[in-house]
Amino acid sequence: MATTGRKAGLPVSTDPATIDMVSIAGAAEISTVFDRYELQKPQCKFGTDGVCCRLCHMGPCRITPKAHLGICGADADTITARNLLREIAAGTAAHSDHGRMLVRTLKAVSQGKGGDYKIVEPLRLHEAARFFEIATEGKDDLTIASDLADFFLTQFAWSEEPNATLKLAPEKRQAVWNKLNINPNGIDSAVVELMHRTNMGVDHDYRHLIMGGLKCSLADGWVGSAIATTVSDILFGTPKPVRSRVNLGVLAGNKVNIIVHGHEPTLSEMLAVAAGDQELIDYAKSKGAEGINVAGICCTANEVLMRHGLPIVGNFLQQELAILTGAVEVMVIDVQCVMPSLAQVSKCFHTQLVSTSEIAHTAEAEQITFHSNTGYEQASELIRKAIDNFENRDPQRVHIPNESMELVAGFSNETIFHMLGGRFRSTFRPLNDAIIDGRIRGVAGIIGCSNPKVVADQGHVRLAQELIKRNVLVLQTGCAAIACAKAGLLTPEAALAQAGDSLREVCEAVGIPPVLHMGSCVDNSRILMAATNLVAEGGLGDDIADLPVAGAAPEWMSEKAVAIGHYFVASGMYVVLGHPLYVEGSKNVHDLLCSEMESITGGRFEWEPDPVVAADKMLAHIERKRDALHINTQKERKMYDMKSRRELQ
Ligand code: NFS
Ligand code: SF4
Repeated sequence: MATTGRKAGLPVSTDPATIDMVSIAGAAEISTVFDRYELQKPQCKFGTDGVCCRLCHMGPCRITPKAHLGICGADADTITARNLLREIAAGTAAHSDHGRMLVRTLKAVSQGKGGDYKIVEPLRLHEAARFFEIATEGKDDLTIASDLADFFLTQFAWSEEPNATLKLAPEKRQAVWNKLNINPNGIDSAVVELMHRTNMGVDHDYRHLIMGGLKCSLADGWVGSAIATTVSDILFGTPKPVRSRVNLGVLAGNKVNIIVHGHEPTLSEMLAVAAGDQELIDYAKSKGAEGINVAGICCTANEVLMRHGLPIVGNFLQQELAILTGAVEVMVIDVQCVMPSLAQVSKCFHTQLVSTSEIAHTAEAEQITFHSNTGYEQASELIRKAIDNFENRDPQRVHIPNESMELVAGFSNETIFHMLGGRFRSTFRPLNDAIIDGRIRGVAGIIGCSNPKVVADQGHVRLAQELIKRNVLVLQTGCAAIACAKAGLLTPEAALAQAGDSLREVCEAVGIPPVLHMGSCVDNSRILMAATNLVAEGGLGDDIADLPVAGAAPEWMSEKAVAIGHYFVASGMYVVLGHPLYVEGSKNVHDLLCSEMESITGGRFEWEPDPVVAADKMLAHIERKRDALHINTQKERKMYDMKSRRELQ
């Protein structure tokens, strides 16, 4: 059974800025996620194996060599499967509630109650309306937006019909879901159904449970997340390639630093806009600062990077370290991946922690509930607050690591279409052709969080390097993308230098880098659509499961990542996780997810902590798919013959 945990003596991260700040924290005796991880060791084996059940109050129960059943009679299979399903439900809820918030903003805009928000990308609005068969003739954009928002809202509630956005997937994939009867009938009801099924005394068959989990995960990827991405593009613009910088060194020694941290892009959008307000800049100057610097952490960072080119301070494990620089005037937090410890760390500095979501309060943080109709005013207010706090910065305690790296991000499907197709035509054709003739072996998604259980960033960076070296095109989102950005892999020049010869040739010819940053974690829906586009372009089979593609989450930690992993597997993809799901206490559940699943959905999980071995496995999978598509045959036989002939001589 796989074990997890960073071995004693290994560094906390491969990122020098992180190592630097962790030692500063140590000297100042301020606890960080890395210290608290050590204090939790050894972590509970019942928990990691998934065999601890507290779903009713006869328990808690755990499966041990002496007790093979919980008090109610539930065995390890039932208990691990139920626990897993609750994680999928939570992950789906998080992404989808974020999506709902955006739809509500779109609706408000359509009613003229959206404050300074507007429809930035009418093209995307019309495209979505067309796809979902919403009548547009004779209607203005606001009316279409209103209808589209109403339509998206219907996707949350239960209905007789399966979720309409599932139609985004290739037809053959939809047929697989139909046959397996795992089409969700509404996001909210899919989450509720899992909570019901995992209640004490309801669904006990681990196979049936896991299939239920896949159903809910589809409501995440193909519905909630797909809606979140689409509406973000409509309201804030479809991402286009943009240059920026990443890592703690983007914090400015002489400017007012404001960090946006969390997930919902609404307020951070307005902060990005308001930071350019000359009046505010002048105000900052009047207080002795040279200007205003808005930068991001976690997935909100990815959102504002993709659309405004704002710099990224760091990924998940760097949130406390940012405050420890002593140079942050205000950190604005909303929902998801925000550590409660930020309140304690910010108390040690002048940093003001401001929480902005109605549903996510942090005790000891200032609470200002954000409303879209007053978004710009609230953003300006926050910037003013940060400027006023600038004079409280203690120069003696400022320590900004001298680390920052250039990056290029902003690769939406729309952008890739345009880049590949040139000026006259939008198409994925050159990419499909390069895959078919083997210059690109396949495509890999590397996504997900960072986790103190492993050397931070190492898994993401090593895996990406290995894959591009072997001529696999890499798509990224989330903290994984930030990790690779810090290591320089999102600068086209550096990545091209590390790419295999034929991948480099193709990338240079069509003008895309070998590692493409596609956005935040809800934007994993863009990776689903990239796979769908590969299928639609032709020549690589007619289902996602046919494609020479693979996914990986080397350092994941969140329940959201659990849901994401499942919707990729349910979509027919092979997914390598750097450490196991909490299911190892049940051989049956493990085998179902990691082997048998391939004959059910075409996808499956695998756990592999070593990034080089993970790359081997992903490539082996990609080559198997190429063989099945008969795109390897001719060329390689010829090459083999030449080689063997030479060997004979
Ligand atoms: Ni996604 Fe992980 Fe969080 Fe983003 Fe980062 S930790 S599941 S990558 S910020 S959501
Ligand atoms: Fe124990 Fe069963 Fe209750 Fe779980 S549901 S706590 S296994 S009695």
